[in-house]
Amino acid sequence: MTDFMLSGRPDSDDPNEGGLLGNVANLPLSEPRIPEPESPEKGGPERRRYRTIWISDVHLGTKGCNAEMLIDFLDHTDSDVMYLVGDIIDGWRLKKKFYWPASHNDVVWRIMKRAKRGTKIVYIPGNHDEMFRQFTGLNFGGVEIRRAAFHDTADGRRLMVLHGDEFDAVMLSQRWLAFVGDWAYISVMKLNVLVNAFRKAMGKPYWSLSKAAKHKVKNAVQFISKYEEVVAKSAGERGVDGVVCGHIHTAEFREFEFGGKSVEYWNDGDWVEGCNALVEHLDGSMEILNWPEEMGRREDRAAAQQQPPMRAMEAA
Ligand SMILES: [Mn+2]
Repeated sequence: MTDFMLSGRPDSDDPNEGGLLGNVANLPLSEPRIPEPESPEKGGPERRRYRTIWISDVHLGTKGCNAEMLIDFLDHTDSDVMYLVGDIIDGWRLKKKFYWPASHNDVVWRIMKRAKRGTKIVYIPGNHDEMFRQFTGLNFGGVEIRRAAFHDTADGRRLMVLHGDEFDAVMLSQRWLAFVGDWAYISVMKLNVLVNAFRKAMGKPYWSLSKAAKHKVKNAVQFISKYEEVVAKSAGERGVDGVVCGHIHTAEFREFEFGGKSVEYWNDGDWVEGCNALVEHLDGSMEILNWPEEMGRREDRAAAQQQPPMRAMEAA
């Protein structure tokens, strides 16, 4: 990175200071529509502390994006490093039809705010936001743009991080597997939005219809399984201990073995249907979070705390 990119003073409130990229870094952030809760120090909710967070396939700019749920995730977690593993903004769809509700802005606001608070943010554009790939190597307001990255875990494993569309060409030979499921899949995704609007109106928790359906479509399952193997194999050939990717909207952990060496495959899922994130704990162990489930557990705990204890009820 060259020096001029760092010339802006990130702590300055003057947006005119520090040249062009300084301006970007110093852009004053107007308040989000959905207010960010106070920090824990000021009495706000505790944030779960992780070493690393990976999210991908948010598809901001489309109706399918679960921005509110992602905002809830961002407001309840924190990490030293955060990887945005591609398809964060859906440039393909935005080009066809401009769709940008305030909640999508709020997601971007929170990510920029995190960078300002000191989280190292690495943005690896995917195929739907490939227009950002031309900025590889640049840094916008603390968000580094990379084509891919290597991540070293606290317990010394080296992971390759990439979006995953790099393997589409290899997967072309398997295309017939996906094609059969494709039409059904898109229909199911559209239905998913309707079903969940209805469930919300009925006061029922979020439920991923397409996730449920996907696991029943044999062809889709075969395609996903093959994809996981292809990606893990490529990581193995590069001599790393594992790979983190997104792209196929299916959160998963699998362990492969190639030539006697084991390779971890991690997919951080998406924020269209599954609403998953991948996290690394402080000790280096990793976990796929299902945020709708985490939210459900939090609500149950809150409800349990509101119930008066049995003894008090009996005494009354
Ligand atoms: Mn993708």
